Amino acid sequence: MKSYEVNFDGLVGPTHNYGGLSYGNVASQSNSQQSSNPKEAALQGLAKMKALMEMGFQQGVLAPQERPDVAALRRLGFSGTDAQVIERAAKEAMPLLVASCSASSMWVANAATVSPSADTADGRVHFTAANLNCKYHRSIEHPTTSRVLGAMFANQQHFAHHAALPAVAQFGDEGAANHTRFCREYGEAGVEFFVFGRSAFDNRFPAPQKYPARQTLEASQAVVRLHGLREEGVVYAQQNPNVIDQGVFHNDVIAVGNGEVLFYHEDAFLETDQMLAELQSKLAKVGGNFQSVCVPRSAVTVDDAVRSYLFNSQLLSRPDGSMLLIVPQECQANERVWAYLQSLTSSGGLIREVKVFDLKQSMQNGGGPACLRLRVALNETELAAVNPGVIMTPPLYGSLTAWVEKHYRDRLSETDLADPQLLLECRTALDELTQILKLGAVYPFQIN
Ligand code: SUG
Repeated sequence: MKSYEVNFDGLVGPTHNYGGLSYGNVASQSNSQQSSNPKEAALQGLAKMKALMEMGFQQGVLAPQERPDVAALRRLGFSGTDAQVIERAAKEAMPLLVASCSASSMWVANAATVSPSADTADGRVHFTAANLNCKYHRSIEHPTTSRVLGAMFANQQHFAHHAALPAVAQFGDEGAANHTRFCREYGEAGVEFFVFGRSAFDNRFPAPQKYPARQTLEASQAVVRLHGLREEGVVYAQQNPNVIDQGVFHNDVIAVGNGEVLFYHEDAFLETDQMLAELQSKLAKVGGNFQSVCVPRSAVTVDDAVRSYLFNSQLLSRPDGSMLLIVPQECQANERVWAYLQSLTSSGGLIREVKVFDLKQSMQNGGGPACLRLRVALNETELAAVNPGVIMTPPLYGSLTAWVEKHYRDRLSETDLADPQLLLECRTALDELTQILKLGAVYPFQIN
């Protein structure tokens, strides 16, 4: 049976703004308070989806969330009508209003961890929504994420959904941003690679000194148990704490994998040789030939990687077995990174082509091409069981761009977040979106 890697991209929500909310994420901190352009952000994301669809890749779309999250503000003690809740939060606790307005759900690599059916004990595709416990503005995403994923992958014969892990730092889980799967074919058993930043209960693992390590070993282990993965099909590795302290807040900022290939920076991991050997031997047991491409620090520094987002690229398989890298235009702007990419694609290796995309609006908050997509490996039967409303087609692209043009603002600054009209605009837009994507009622304003 045929199998595919389907990329579900997060549609940027109408409140996209620069709140400076993510300590440890250099772009988020340095662009704090700048005014944003939500319309441009959404159109940039849609252009990437369209381009991948036109290149022949399976492409889907994941809906944004209701923001401002008035229910979250109510839980923090703000009361009255919805407009009063927003007004009071703006007056008394602006940082809480900003957090409740974040469009951060666009970075759907953090929405969930997904294990394909070929790897799981019950032969279903398993999803665990990420608790995103490290940042308040992201910790409020998972209930709606679970509803949206449930509406996209509703068929219980093929899809199993797990609620987010307990909402405490010990189980900090950032979803697929720290998870990579290696395999020969997407439909065959593979090796799932879990990268953690620290251990909550075992102090033998070093932790970063400056910035938080968001993913814990214990969270990854819980996901492995929930998904029913075989020990032989799992490899754990620790992210180098020094790179976390340089702004590598997720593994997908310093490494990306696809098929049998891991593309990574020399400084990405601890115990790299042992980790590579384990990946090699476990993939060999399922018939695969593991290959790694290490980018030396002499060619690209960690700082270059953080600024250009070289590794936050999408590594995609082409029909002839070679690979294509989708990178943000910041890679082209960095001389060393661009020179490295030229030499990589002309070296006769597996990665033969680089395509550049303008994702500046998302990049300024630390979200590159890979952050914007959630990969779901599906066989033909499973793909047919996905809600067809969320699969990208030329007509859907047309409807979504028209929808963005109609509802989105082209400028948003902090003071605009206090405008109660913004909430109404968002709800009107999202209500229409659930009809376009045939999701049913998934938002708090639709179900309460
Ligand atoms: O969690 N930025 C996101 C970026 C997530 C990128 N995802 C992956 N690497 N997979 C984060 O730090 C910034 C929001 C703001 O500051 O307004 C933010 O949430």
